[in-house]
Amino acid sequence: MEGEFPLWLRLAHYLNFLFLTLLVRSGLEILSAHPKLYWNDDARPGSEWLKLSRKTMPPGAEWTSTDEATRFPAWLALPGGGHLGLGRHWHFMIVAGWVLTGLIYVVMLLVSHQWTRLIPTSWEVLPRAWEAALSYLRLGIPPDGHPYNALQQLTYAGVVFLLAPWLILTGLAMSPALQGRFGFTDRVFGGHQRARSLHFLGLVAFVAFTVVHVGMVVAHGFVREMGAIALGAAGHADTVPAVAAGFAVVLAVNVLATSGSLGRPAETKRLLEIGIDGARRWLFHRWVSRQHHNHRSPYFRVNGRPPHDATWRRLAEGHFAAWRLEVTGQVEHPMGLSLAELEALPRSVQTTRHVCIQGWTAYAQWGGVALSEILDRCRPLPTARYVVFHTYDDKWEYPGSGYYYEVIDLDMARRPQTILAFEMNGGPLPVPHGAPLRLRLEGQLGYKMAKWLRGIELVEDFRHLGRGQGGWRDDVLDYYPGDAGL
Ligand SMILES: Nc1nc2c(c(=O)[nH]1)N[C@H]1C(S)=C(S)[C@@H](COP(=O)(O)O)O[C@H]1N2
Ligand SMILES: [Mo]
Repeated sequence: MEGEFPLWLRLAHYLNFLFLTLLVRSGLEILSAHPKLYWNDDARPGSEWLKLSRKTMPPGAEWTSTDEATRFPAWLALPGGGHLGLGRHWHFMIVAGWVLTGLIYVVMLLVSHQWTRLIPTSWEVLPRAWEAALSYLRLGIPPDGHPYNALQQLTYAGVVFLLAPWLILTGLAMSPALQGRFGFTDRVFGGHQRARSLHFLGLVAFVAFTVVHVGMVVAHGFVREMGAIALGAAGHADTVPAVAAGFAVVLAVNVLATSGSLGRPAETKRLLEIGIDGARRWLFHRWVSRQHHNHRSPYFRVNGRPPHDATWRRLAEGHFAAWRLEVTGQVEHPMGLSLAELEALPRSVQTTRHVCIQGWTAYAQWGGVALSEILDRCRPLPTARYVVFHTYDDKWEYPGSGYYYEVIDLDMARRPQTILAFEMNGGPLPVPHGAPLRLRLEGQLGYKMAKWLRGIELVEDFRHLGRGQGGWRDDVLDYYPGDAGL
């Protein structure tokens, strides 16, 4: 191969490989939370085009979406074993590094003469790529180009300028915050599940490319080509030890990432949040949902089983006539609102797409009262910053984990599609979906939308609640590994 690869290019190439191993593995961990891919946003059970688990859900029997989750082994997924939360933390931290490396690489490519290696400047490239393909098919090696042959050039340009942006766009399209505000996921990709399927196919393409790419390097002459891309000189004498050391580092980083995550989940989570939590908030928190779909899913999954709490059961037996929504904390007027009183308030109705962090989606129409209506009546004190949602959900399947709760800030609380819903698809809210009252927080992931509400409390800080993470599912990540965090 002619021409030297400058140091920045060799570093970017190496980091890209390291990051891709971590992205693929953490991506698989995320997929394991709902190992099914669809082309439709009803995500109707049975309509998946790919299913990566052998589990079948008993027909008619009571099962929840958490039962559908699977676990991938730790050598394959990061960290492995069904840790969706940690998988996501890894994915988002590494994607930041990957995108940054990619941006630096593309800028350097354009300001140096190096871009001419990748970007074809004449249509001649097409017939020549065809010739190269034919000679590979005859198990031959086409003559070197400058430095790549036309097929290599087209493939590399495709990976850098099509496949990488493809993964970034389909990844962004899965953000419920962006979906709630902009319609591009539906307009460009045709929905959340299509974006999710296409994101996965992007991963498959990247893995396939890497396998073929490495195979080709071996076929073209391992020492010659690896010397060029690793050490900047084709056939460099230190190629084999240098490449071995490079692979050893990638392996070590992967092993450390997995063992660190599994051994010290709480510390790992906090480490991976540095910088990323703020960036995520800045990128996604600001968008106000304004969804108006006109579709209801024939089947809407359930996540979280109805409470065993004795008070809630008694209230349910009495058809919630004695139930009250307690409004407490830093407010001028604490209140206790019955269902009839809530129904007498101005009604909000919205038909939206629910996005569970596990990966499934479903549409429904929700009716209830905007949280802002309640806030206008209870009048938060100036010190109040957050709204806590207390529930009757004792989480009996996870003993000692405390009651389910969630926290949102006042800005989110006042958004028009933040409602307390007592109706689903025109009827009373069914028990599995949170009767008598649940939160609907459109534009956010499903786990924030607390079901079986007991009361709301206005607070200045939430660190004294539960384990201080601002929600039951965030709390349990620290000490209940696996599916509780789903
Ligand atoms: N009290 C309570 N609320 C909850 C949950 C739960 O387990 N308990 N699960 C959350 C999750 S993860 C999701 S995806 C949605 C699911 O709502 P659905 O059961 O109506 O589909 O409820 C959220 N609210
Ligand atoms: Mo969820």
